[in-house]
Amino acid sequence: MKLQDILDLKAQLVESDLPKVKQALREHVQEVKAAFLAATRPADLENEKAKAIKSLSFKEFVKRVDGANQTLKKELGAAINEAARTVEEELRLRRKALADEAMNARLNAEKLDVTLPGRIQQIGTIHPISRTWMRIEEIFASIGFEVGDGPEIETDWYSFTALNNPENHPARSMQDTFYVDAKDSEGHFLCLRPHTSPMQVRYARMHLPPIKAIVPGRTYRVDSDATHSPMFHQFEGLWVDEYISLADLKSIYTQFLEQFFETKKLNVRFRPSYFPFTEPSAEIDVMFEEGALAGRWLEIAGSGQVHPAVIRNYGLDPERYMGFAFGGGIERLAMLRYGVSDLRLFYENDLRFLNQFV
Ligand code: 2NL
Repeated sequence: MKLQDILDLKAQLVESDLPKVKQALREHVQEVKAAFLAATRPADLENEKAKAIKSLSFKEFVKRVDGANQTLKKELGAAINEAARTVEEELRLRRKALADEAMNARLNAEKLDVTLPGRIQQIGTIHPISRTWMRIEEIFASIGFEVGDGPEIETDWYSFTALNNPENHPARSMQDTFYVDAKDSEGHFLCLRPHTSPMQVRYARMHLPPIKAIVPGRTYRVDSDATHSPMFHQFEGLWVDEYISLADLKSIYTQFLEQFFETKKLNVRFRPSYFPFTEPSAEIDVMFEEGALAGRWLEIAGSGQVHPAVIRNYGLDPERYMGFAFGGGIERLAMLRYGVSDLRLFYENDLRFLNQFV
């Protein structure tokens, strides 16, 4: 009689049934063992194990015994335990056999040729954008600028309002700026910072003048073509004190460009422009006197005297303090320095490109 047939009997088990139950248990264990051997994948084996455990449930047997018959319960318990131990041992053996088989299959598949030359360890290089970023920090540090930092997910207050952008300025629109579907604790909209300026506002609100800092970092805008990437890098600089002039701005930026491009053979031009956060504002152009780029004015950064409304948002009195600021793209400088014509090359991770910057 099968184990399940015994369990399915309506009548209660009595002592004289014990030999029949033990015989059924032995046969059942043999069937479980056969099922273990038939399982050829670990997952199948574990399935069979789960079935086996269920089939040897003491509870199912006890349901068929008169509650008062302690002796029979004990005997049944012992028989089931022994069957379970045998099943466990068979499981252990089958698991090991399957693991050994898998290992042997792998060893056979990976025939080792000890005469093959070794693989050369690929050592990474610093990405050209990171190099440019580091270079910018070093040069500005050498002329007395601190480096500021800030979050990439910003509020619209730090991104636009603090920078004197009117409430309806197009830069705020979802066509230009990536918004996050959440607000901060004060109810300000959150967005990916569209420029590095928020870091300058944060820096200025946390430091007393004289303030001299640059803020390099990743920035995000809804834009994608040969000259625009949705993620790009900028750096801005800010100098706030009681009296500074555009002559300071011009001399600092010229020194920076001379050091960055490792040549004094360049001209710097300030061309009047407009930004909401500076007044007056100027575009900074550079023209090299030699090399492949010589003879053409190249637009390289924006700049200007910080607008009094922005000085007020630093928490400073615009009657007492003034400042100048400049901002430009790190990709733009890297492209000019290394002669890269397509911005997208920086983000494709093609080793044929990246290995040229070792
Ligand atoms: C551009 C223009 C500029 C600034 C950035 C700035 C930041 C603060 C206050 C005032 Cl907190 N100005 N930054 C000023 C002028 C131009 O960048 O075309 N960048 C790529």
